[in-house]
Amino acid sequence: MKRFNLIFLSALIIAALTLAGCQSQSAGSADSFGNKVDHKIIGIDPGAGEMKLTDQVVKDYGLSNWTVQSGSESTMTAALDKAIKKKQPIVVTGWTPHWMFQKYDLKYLKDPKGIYGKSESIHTIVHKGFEKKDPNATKVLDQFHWTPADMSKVMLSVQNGTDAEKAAAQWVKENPDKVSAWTKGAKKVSGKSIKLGYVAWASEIASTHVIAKVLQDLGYKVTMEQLGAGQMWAGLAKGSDDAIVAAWLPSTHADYLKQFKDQVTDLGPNLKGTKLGLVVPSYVKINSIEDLKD
Ligand code: PBE
Repeated sequence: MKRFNLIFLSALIIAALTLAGCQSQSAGSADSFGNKVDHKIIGIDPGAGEMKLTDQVVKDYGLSNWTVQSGSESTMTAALDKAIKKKQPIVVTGWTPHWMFQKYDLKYLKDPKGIYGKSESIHTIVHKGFEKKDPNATKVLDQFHWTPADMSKVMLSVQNGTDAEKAAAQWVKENPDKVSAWTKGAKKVSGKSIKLGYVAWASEIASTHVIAKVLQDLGYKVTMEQLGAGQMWAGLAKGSDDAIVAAWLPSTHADYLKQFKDQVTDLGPNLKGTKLGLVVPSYVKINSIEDLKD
């Protein structure tokens, strides 16, 4: 009887060990990066081009046990802040220009398959026909271009608690040369209306408020409409908004441009040198998206 118990017990132990072995093989070793972050990529709003690209990353890098958690830019930065305060691992969808690279020590994970594309630009786009309806405003929108460093100043100031309108007005006041290049050849108007659509991403809050201030100083009555990315593009195509300065091209918003290309006019880049990708705190050991595989 005793002997039987012993054999039974051994068999049980062997079975348990085998099971544990199998499990750790399919879900990665207990201390893998994936297990530490629950196989979750902290994403942003579902309409963002970067979310689509991240779904593609999950497919193409074979990260089938990972989920991309949607939320918003602010839920993403809140999660990042919390993890960094506790020095915990985390992986988020990030982009440049963004104040988070000034506030935290971060790195992009390498993307050897190039899913996030090369460095791109942010374009100014108007509703088709707006060029004819208001060539004066179109001239200013077309001449509007600045650098990631310019944009970062406004973003940081907003991040530090200054209201977006004030931060934009301050930048405009401090950069008369740039502003006069944008308004060169444009006339003052009296109370003409213009509607700008934008998404509440820090970069777009900055650019939209700056160009709005410049148009206001010319006498325009500017309305800014905060929307989701899909709504912003659809609204521009419909003409419920006249212009956006928030189109990330050629990759991030490629599908939106393709869908609405006949109803909009692309005035070209207002900022060059953006970047997208998966971002982790610098203290995290992994360096490539490939390292997310267990
Ligand atoms: N972003 C910021 C946007 C464009 C601007 C990268 C979150 C997107 O993914 O659509």
